[in-house]
Amino acid sequence: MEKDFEKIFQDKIDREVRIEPRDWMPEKYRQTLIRQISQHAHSEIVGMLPEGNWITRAPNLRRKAILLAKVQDEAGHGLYLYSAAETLGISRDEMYHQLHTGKAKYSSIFNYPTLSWADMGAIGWLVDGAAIMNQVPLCRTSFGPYARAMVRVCKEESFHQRQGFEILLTLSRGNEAQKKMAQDSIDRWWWPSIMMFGPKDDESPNTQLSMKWKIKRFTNDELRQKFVDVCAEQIKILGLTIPDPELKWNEERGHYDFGPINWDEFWQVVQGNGPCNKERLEARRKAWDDGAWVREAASAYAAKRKNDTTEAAA
Ligand code: FAQ
Repeated sequence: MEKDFEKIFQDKIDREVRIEPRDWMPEKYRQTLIRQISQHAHSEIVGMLPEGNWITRAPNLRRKAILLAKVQDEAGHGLYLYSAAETLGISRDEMYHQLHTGKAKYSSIFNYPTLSWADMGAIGWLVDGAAIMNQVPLCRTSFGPYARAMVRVCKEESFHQRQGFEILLTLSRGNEAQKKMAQDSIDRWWWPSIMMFGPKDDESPNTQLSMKWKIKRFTNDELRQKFVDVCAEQIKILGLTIPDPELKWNEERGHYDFGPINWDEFWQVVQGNGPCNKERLEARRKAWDDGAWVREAASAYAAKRKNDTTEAAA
């Protein structure tokens, strides 16, 4: 029986029919999606912290308004994604609990500090750029609510990427100190950004099944290569350099070659030992604790309303 269901399920996937929350799905498909979507949601929410750090220090009102809107967009993305994950039968409280206890991951990139204004440019160009490269294919992911949430997210990420590039372009056309600040920022964010795509394919335990089920449309290495190819061209417009002496166009492959990734650093950050892991989790736990009175008040109000309605009906 289970085998028949699995066959029908895989057949739908192969025919590009979306899977919806009430459709039968293998338990492992459900669990993989809960893991990926909730970790994606957590990344959006934790991802507000490094940029939030610069809202009060943006160099002018226009930059401040743009950054504020961008950070608010990330909150919105987190909320759509938590809603998409809830359709798979997990509660939002449970997802928060998993984040706060360190059971659920969030993107490694948000454990690096934002040291200068140019970092707002590098995050937009590189981090949002990497996010779009990964997320545009997710608009065609096999699970309906996730795919639909990604459409709007990608439109907004595309604006984020451009605003980041524009910050760097302005700095790159500025004085020596500004150019230096932009270069320093790219030097710090380049390698962590290419680590965002996850471990290389032969060390990625989830890729094989996620590709079979069309949760992922491209592997980690395929997306990383596309990203490197795009950035290697865009950097020329900035007149700055990517901190990789091995970055070189390979005519035969039709791609840029690039140097070795420090996987030890990646796993250290993923396991909680990056420069800001502790600080990020503490900020999220504090936000949860500080919001306790709001949750209590909302529950008390809901209970009172329910009581009032029952009494009125009696
Ligand atoms: N950081 O087998 P795989 C954004 C974990 S949103 C931490 O390859 P998978 C917007 C992985 O979870 C950025 N952990 O896993 C923004 C797994 O551990 P688990 C987030 C990582 O799922 C911009 C283990 O390693 N985007 O930036 C990372 O098939 C600016 C083995 O890995 C998404 O979440 C990592 N980088 O592929 C916000 C997109 N990479 O769970 C603010 C959706 C891997 O088994 C400002 N997610 N791990 O314990 C995906 O596409 C996939 O989940 C991957 C990983 C590609 C991230």
